[in-house]
Amino acid sequence: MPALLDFARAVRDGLSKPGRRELPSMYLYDEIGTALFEAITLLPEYGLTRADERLLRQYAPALLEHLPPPVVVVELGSGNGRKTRWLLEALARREAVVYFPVDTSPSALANCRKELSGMGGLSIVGLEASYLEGLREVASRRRSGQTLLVLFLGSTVGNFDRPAAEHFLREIRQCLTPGDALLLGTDLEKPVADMLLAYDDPAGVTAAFNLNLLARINRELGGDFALRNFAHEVRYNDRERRIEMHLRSTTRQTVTIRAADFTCRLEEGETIWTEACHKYRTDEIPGMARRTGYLCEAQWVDGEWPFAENLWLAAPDSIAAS
Ligand code: AVJ
Repeated sequence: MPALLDFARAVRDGLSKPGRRELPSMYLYDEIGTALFEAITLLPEYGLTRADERLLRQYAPALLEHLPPPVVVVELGSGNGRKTRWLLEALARREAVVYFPVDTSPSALANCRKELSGMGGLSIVGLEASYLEGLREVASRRRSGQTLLVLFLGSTVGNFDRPAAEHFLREIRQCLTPGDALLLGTDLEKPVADMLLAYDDPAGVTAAFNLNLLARINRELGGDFALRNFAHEVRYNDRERRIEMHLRSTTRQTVTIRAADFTCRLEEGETIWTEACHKYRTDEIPGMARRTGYLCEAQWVDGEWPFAENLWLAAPDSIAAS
């Protein structure tokens, strides 16, 4: 199973640098991690997903006015389909809709299909693939006259550091033609105390989500992490404007991961970095769009939880290339 080999290699590489150990955040989302993340989205301290959904519900009709029919919808990271429903329903009132959720997780695709099944005028074609593989597949099937709408919601873009995010947005642009659209959800800066609480909730759901990464390594790669010897830690990095999740080793310990052929010693207090969640300012978004080949056409901000839905249009190739 090549996916397991990739996981083993990523874990070995990430843990092999003493003093700056890290694990890729994409591995937080196995079936258990996905369920824990869904629980996070219900927490009063974590307003992000509800803000995303409110904006889609309220502004779907306004958004669709920017997109000439027929529209083909591609979503990078299918999620559970809950918030996307508002957009697809508004679109289906106008025209027959084809929707391509792209996700590496078959269980995420299955949940999404279940949530959206029974919607009239909608056909769902799930693609089990990486974001760019899936998008390239859809782009290769498009017919002339169609408008592609790419959804990248929930501030998933925040997992990339800023240069990597711009690189990725440019790669998306290369699959598009002028007039196609990207709807980008971005969580905005807010008081540090609110951000820390959103990622360190008192019920400990986010701590469980973070620790599950070690449990997953134990389950899938034959690791022997003792989860009780690790503590969930959240920091706000002011300079990078991001929340960072770490796991702190509370004792000096040795860890072995059989399938990765790896052993290391962790010092008391040493940390493993597991996720970055970058925060944005509304006024930096148009520049990000321009630098990556788009024009920021519209921006909608939630009144309750600072979060922005940004509608970008693929710029003419002459502009996008410069
Ligand atoms: C799914 C990446 C948008 O950054 O807020 C939530 C993940 N991690 N709580 C985020 C997450 C801890 C989430 N994203």
